[in-house]
This record gives sequence, C-alpha cells and structure tokens, in this order.
Amino acid sequence: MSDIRNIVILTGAGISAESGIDTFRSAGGLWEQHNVEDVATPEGFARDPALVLNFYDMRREALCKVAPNPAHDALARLDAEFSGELLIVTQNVDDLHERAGASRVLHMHGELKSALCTSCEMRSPWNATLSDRPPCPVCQAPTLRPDVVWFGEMPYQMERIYRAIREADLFVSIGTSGAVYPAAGFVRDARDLGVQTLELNLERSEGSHWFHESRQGRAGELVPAWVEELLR
Ligand code: BJW
Repeated sequence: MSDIRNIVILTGAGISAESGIDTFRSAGGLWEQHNVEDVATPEGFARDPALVLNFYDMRREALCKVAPNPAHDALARLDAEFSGELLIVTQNVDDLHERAGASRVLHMHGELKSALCTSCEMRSPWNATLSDRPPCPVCQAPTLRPDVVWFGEMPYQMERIYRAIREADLFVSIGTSGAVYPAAGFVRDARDLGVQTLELNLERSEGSHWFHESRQGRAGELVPAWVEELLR
C-alpha cells in the first residue's frame, strides 16, 4: 500500500459502538427505542420540539461518560503519521475522533456539541442543555436547535467531500450500515472514479458488494490492524 497518497475515510455509528454509544439500526439501537420520524426530521421537531430537544440533551450528556476506543485511537495515529492527504468524514455527531487526537475530521451530519439558531442561522459551540430554551449567543433569540442533519436536510460540506473523493486513491468505510444517503453512495462515486475501496464493518453492510474488499469484525480490532498495515 506504499503508493497510497490520498485517503478518504467514512465513519459511522459502528466505530463508536465499542465506546458504549448506541448505533441506530442494530437490535436495541436508537431507532428501536425512538421513532425516527419523531426525533430526526424537521417535521418531528416542529411537532414536538421538547421531545427532540430532550432526546439530544440526553445524548449530549451521555457523551461525557464515554471515551474513544482503539479504532478512534488508530485513526488519530494515522492522522498524525500519514504524510499524504487524509480526510475523515464522519456521520457521527459525537466528538470521539477529536478526543482521540484526530484533526482532519469533517462532521457531515453535524455535532452534538454545537447548536444552530433557527433565527440567525449561526452555529455556536454548545455543551449545555437546549430543552430549557437558552438564548442564541449571537442574536439572543431563544430559538436554538441541535446542530445535526435530519432526514430531508442537506449534509454539511458536500462539495468538499466530493472533491476529496475525486482526489483520493483509497476510500475506506468503517462501521456504517450503508442505509443513509448521500454517504451510502460514496463507495459507488469512488469506484466510478477508479478509487480503491475498502470496508471495515462488523457484518457485511447493504453496500458491501460495491467494495473491492470487505473485512468483517469489530472496529476496535480491524482498524488498528489496517492502520498498522498501511503505515508499515
Ligand atoms: C460495527 C460495530 C463494531 C456495530 N465494529 N462495526 C430513497 C432512496 C435514497 C435516498 C432517500 C430516499 N428517501 C429519502 C432519501 C434521502 C435520505 C435517506 O438516505 N434516507 C434513507 C432512509 C433511504 N437522506 C437524507 O435525507 C439526507 N439528506 C439528503 O439526502 O439531502 C439531499 C442531498 C442530495 C444530494 C446530495 C446531497 C444531499 C440526510 C440524512 C441525515 C441522516 N441523519 C441521521 C441523524 C443525525 C443526527 C443524530 O445522530 O441523531 O444520521 S440518521 C442516522 O443514520 C445518523 C447516522 O449518521 C446515519 C447513518 O447511520 P450509521 O452510522 O450507518 O449507523 P447504523 O446504525 O445504521 O449502522 C452501524 C453499522 O455499524 C452497522 O452496519 C453495524 O453492523 C456496524 N457495527 N458495531 C464495527 N463494534
């Protein structure tokens, strides 16, 4: 793999599962405990803002009790030691990549520790609750919502992601079911451009057949082994 100079990595909920954060679609996952239409759509938020703000307040609070696992640590090591271009595109709203030490990270579905004002549209770093309707630090209106991307909304920084995929020679997908677009389509975009593709996931995902190679297992084992292989 010594000719690899430009890598795009897509991560999903599976990379944070061993840290104790629930995935979405697994048995007992978040979408089994909550109706996705109620908590992850703009319509659900309009219908019952208190329910949605509480859901995200609880998840933000739970973040304090978890820590990065060996898969996050391995990607942080790659970020530090890989001299080529690297972009970690995460669908996750947690901050475990950053807490492990990675800096080349893009949160395409937003972040739990950020609030978005529906009045002035400014994004502000946020560590506290939102269900008590605090004022926006910029315009003072009590109209903050979680700065996350719900179904029907445009993910963040799509232009930058597609540019990185166009320039990549390796695309790696880690811990994602491949059920949600546009992220689920990145593997096909990459393949169409002649980019090598690798999947690391607990089980074969919905899009496994699109990858040149698919390895099954726990992210905490597969990712450190792959990073070691790449940097060797
Ligand atoms: C392990 C492991 C371990 C476990 N080790 N692995 C019909 C067809 C096609 C598309 C659409 C359609 N109808 C509507 C759409 C579009 C829609 C969509 O995709 N819907 C699908 C349901 C079909 N998408 C959108 O609306 C998006 N916006 C959009 O498309 O805008 C228009 C556009 C057009 C053109 C270009 C660009 C844009 C927005 C999607 C927003 C998703 N939001 C959420 C919530 C975010 C906030 C929050 O956290 O609450 O994002 S939903 C949820 O799913 C979350 C995740 O980021 C996302 C993906 O989930 P992920 O990460 O894959 O988790 P799981 O649980 O599904 O999978 C975990 C995997 O890990 C599993 O495979 C496990 O096996 C594995 N695993 N333990 C390794 N230890």
